[in-house]
Amino acid sequence: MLEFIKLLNYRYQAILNQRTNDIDKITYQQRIDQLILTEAFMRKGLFIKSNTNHPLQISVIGPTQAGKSSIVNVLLDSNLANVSPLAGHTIHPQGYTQPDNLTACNGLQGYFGRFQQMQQDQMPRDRHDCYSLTQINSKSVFLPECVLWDTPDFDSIDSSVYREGVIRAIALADIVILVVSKEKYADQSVWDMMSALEALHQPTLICLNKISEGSEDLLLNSLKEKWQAVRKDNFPEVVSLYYQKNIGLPLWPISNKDLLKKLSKKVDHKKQARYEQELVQKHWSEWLEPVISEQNAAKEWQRLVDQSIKQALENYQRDYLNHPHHYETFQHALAELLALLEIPGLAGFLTGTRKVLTWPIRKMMSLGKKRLHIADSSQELVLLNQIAEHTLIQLIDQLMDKAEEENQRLWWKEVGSLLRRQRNDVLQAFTQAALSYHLDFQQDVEKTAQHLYHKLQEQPLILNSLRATRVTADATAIALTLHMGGIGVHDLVFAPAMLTITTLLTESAIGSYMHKVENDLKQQQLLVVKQRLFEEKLGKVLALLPEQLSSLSHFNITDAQVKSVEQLLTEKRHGLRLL
Ligand SMILES: Nc1nc2c(ncn2[C@@H]2O[C@H](COP(=O)(O)OP(=O)(O)OP(=O)(O)O)[C@@H](O)[C@H]2O)c(=O)[nH]1
Ligand SMILES: [Mg+2]
Repeated sequence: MLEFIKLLNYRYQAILNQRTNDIDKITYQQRIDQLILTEAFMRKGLFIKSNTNHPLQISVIGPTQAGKSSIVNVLLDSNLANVSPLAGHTIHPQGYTQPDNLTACNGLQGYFGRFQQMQQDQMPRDRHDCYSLTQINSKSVFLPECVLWDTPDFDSIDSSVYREGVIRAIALADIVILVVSKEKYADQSVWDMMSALEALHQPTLICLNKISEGSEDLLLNSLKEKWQAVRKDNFPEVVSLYYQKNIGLPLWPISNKDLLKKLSKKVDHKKQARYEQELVQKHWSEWLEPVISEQNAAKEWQRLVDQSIKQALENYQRDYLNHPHHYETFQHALAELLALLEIPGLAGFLTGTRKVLTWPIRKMMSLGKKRLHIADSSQELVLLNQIAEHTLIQLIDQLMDKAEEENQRLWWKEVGSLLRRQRNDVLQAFTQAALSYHLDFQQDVEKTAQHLYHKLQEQPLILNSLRATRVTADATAIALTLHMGGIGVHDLVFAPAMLTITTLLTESAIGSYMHKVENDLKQQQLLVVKQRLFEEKLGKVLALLPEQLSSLSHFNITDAQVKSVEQLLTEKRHGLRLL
């Protein structure tokens, strides 16, 4: 699951950089924040699991200038956190801990991942991928034993550049201290953040800072309303802090001295896995919305491809296999038959031909070299190539239409340009495959001729009449010329001699056998053309086209990937570990 969240996050970030539409940008940025938060929260789960002595983590969070760093100093009774009247002063997560916790904090580097741990005063302001952990020696009267984190703001103009650090410091927290001032408590950014954190179930404390005498009750009521508008859990304790001009710090009321210690009792790491699951479930369908929409486009594309392959096959049947004039394969089998017959009356002719040839016909046939010329002039090949070309043209048109529609325009547009760019390659590969199919299929043609030959041997009558007919010589000559490349099969089909032979055989006692053999040959041919050419060289290649789309502009996450992760969400309920 963690890996999947990371993948989604990368893809969202890459796509966001390519988007120009402002609405998309805002939505995508929100989802990226949610994904960063979820990834960090899961990393926290690993941190807790790997550390039996997990030190409590308290994060002080809030909008800029609310007084977060000041309150960190108050709680630590120090001046370690830098305070400034300039907005966006703290820009790195800065942790403070007692020496006892330092070993247990080793796992923090694993939690922060690519963020580098540095000395607080050495973190450069132009780097936003670092954090500090500073050792403090005194024990605070207000804090349980813990690591206290001062965090950057999440609302200033510049905060987008260090937002990941903020989110990581917030997800790490076992307890959250939200600092708001009377100027800032009503800001949308504050309540968006509190809403986003609900699924993390962190015990929370609100510090109402920079207040003046008499305004407290009013602010408290309003705070409560704001809380209840975005969260279902109980409104937390609020500590109101008044400013001490003489020391320049807010004052933590002594009556609230033990508040954080009490709150620490509510921390329950056993539920971490369940909370992780809840967090993922909360956003799952929203995160996957563009992924699924892209998958649907891919499914639609598959449908279009299937449909056009089906159409192509129908065209092949109509215009070749079942076409009375174009279909020539069986005629070719008959020509083979004549060669096999080696009718005695033709002996002289055949011998003469053999003399002319540099090798005997039989040997030449066994080498299979004679076939090449047949393919060149094949009506079938011309047609197959035309069908393939027509299929691609139609698909390109359909892709253009889809790119005009509402959904996934960019996806359709890019698949369209991929196809246009690769069209010639696809066609060339198809032509090659068609040629080699055609040559290979001559074996089936020969087999058919063999079957007929054996059948004829059982029928001396027909054999005799075949031998008796004068056209045989003519036809055999044609068959031989055909082998040598002197005539195309197409011409052969219409050669009068061939027609006579065909008629003679069809009208003879083996007529129905001829039909059966012809039919079997056609069926076999249809199957081979379907699988070897239309499916293998067109359907598959076209269906895989979207896989070439760039992961910089597309999610490219498959249905199977989503399903396998989704299983984790539904199967392992009740806080079982997700990872
Ligand atoms: N009047 C008044 N000023 C305060 C109070 N608390 C802090 N300040 C001042 O407000 C300014 C901001 O305080 P910080 O503690 O730096 O605020 P922050 O939330 O850490 O701000 P960033 O790090 O910039 O996000 C400083 O000038 C503080 O001296 C307060 O209770 N009352
Ligand atoms: Mg600060």
